[in-house]
Amino acid sequence: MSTSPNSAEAVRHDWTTDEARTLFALPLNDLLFRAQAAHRQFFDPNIVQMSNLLSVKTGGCPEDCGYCPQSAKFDTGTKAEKLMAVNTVVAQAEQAKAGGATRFCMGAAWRSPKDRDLDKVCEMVSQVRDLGMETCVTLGMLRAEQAERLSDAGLDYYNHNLDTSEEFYGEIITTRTYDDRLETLGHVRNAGLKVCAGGIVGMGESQDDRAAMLATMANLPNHPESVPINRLVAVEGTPLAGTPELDPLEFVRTIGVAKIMMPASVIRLSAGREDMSDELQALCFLAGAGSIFVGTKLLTTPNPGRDRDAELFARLGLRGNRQSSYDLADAAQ
Ligand code: SAM
Ligand code: DTB
Ligand code: SF4
Repeated sequence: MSTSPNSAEAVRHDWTTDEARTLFALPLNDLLFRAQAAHRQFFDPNIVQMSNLLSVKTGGCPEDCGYCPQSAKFDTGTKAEKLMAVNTVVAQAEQAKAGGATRFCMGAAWRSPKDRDLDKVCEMVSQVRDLGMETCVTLGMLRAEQAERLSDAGLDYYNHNLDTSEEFYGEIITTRTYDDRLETLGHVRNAGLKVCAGGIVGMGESQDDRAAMLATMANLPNHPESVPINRLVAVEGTPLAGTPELDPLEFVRTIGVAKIMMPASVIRLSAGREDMSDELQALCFLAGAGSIFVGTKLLTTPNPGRDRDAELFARLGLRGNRQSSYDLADAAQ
């Protein structure tokens, strides 16, 4: 493998975990240089895509994901709610659009959706799409025909994370397997949906686990179009509360390695921004992050508001991409 920053990065699907480890071990300057060059092969480095999250069904989840405040198995103070009404969701999407978001991501705390609930989510998708926004949903495991139904409703992206390496996975989640996750991602891809699949960093996993997770992602038949890299938000009451904080530069490295291995994908600097300095976020953008979540809330935890992000963008000379792919398609007609 070349470690030279001068050669263009290819879109490859034959990464070994060892190669990913070698990237993690590069001097930080070399890693950042290479990741930024890879980013520039495919993207404008000063434009950041903005997605807005909404939890359309909060809490009471039967799964036991050790990081998650929405699991019914942990006492985190998150109240279980019913699936939101379609008009409430659409009103929030309108606000998100006014705030500069081009994609609206709807999350539900389910193991997998019931068909009756999916009817309502399909209605949310088509109405949000009618606003000219891209749509993304994350609803847990899907069967093939459920992915087809979402695709027929006009959904753009489905988010389903690998979260960590196959080896470390069992330490964090016992109620579904790594293969279940890969199977859902296969159904999503086969249905013609764009894939949003990433992970969480800082759960006590090793650097080898981070390398193995990225190798699994980069060796999928197609790279996910969108790769969220979340920094663990350690929530009181979850088993991962109290996990020692990971070196912030290791988080930056994870973004950089993801960018080098999947250069044409949009790497999203996802959960965890609330507690990050402007300087740390600047390094994440330098490492090739091309997207963030905007709005004061992620699903249940806080996220920097519009003013703080506006200030950050001004300091760094960044711009939001104010047009979704739908606006661009309209403009081309
Ligand atoms: N229930 C669905 C599922 O798990 O597939 C969808 C919602 S779930 C909250 C979506 C993703 O959010 C998880 O896969 C995880 O990567 C991320 N996430 C959840 N809690 C988090 C936390 N405390 N810190 C960082 N990321 C988190
Ligand atoms: C993803 O990878 N991160 C987002 C989105 N996909 C659904 C969720 C982050 C959740 C952080 C914890 C919370 O707010 O509940
Ligand atoms: Fe449930 Fe998703 Fe949270 Fe896991 S991450 S407990 S599946 S809401």
